[in-house]
Amino acid sequence: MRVVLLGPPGAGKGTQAVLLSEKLGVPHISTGDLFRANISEQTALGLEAKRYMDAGELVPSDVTNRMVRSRVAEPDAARGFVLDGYPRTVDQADALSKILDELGSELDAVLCFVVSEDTVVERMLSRGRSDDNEETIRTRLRVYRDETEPLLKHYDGLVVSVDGIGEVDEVNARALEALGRNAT
Ligand code: B4P
Repeated sequence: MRVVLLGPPGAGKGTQAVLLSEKLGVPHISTGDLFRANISEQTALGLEAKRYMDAGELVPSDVTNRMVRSRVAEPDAARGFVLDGYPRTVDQADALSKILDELGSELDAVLCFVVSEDTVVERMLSRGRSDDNEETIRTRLRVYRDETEPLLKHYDGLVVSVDGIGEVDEVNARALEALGRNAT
């Protein structure tokens, strides 16, 4: 199964992606995690990504698309994946459909976690990651509204909204139900 997770920063995409990937038996591919791994290994890609992440801006799409292209082509992703944090723009969605075309596959579902701005701000401030300060969070929310929300229309017909408020397990049960899977 090939699933994309959408939702504002701090909506719980990363949290749910870990659980869904275990339940579905497919890898969790997070662009945020891939960038953070590059930052801790101090690669050239990591150094470039850090500048944008610290400012709450999106890392340029050419860099991001190349990184996803090589990760999705790895053997463990042949049976599917939970894609978390990508695509974040309509351009990235177009790049993803080209990548999948080349691999002869397509998306099965797009889940969008619905959480209010107040709740995501509260969650991110208590998480305390280096890009979780108020100014950066405000920028990330603006970028989400301007660049990522249009994807809901782009994926019209494939998107299922999932209420992201509540305990992590409750949200996970809703996400599995949206994918037509039993939570137990
Ligand atoms: P990401 O790493 O994707 O992070 P995020 O959107 O901020 O968080 P997420 O929604 O995954 O929330 P989480 O589960 O952690 O992006 C970081 C940066 O990387 C971006 O700003 C950008 O610069 C760059 N980037 C990433 N992808 C890119 C792309 N495609 N193109 C360009 N740039 C890109 O949850 C948040 C908090 O809430 C956690 O503390 C969690 O414990 C808590 N939480 C989760 N579920 C909860 C629940 N049900 N109840 C209470 N708390 C909950």
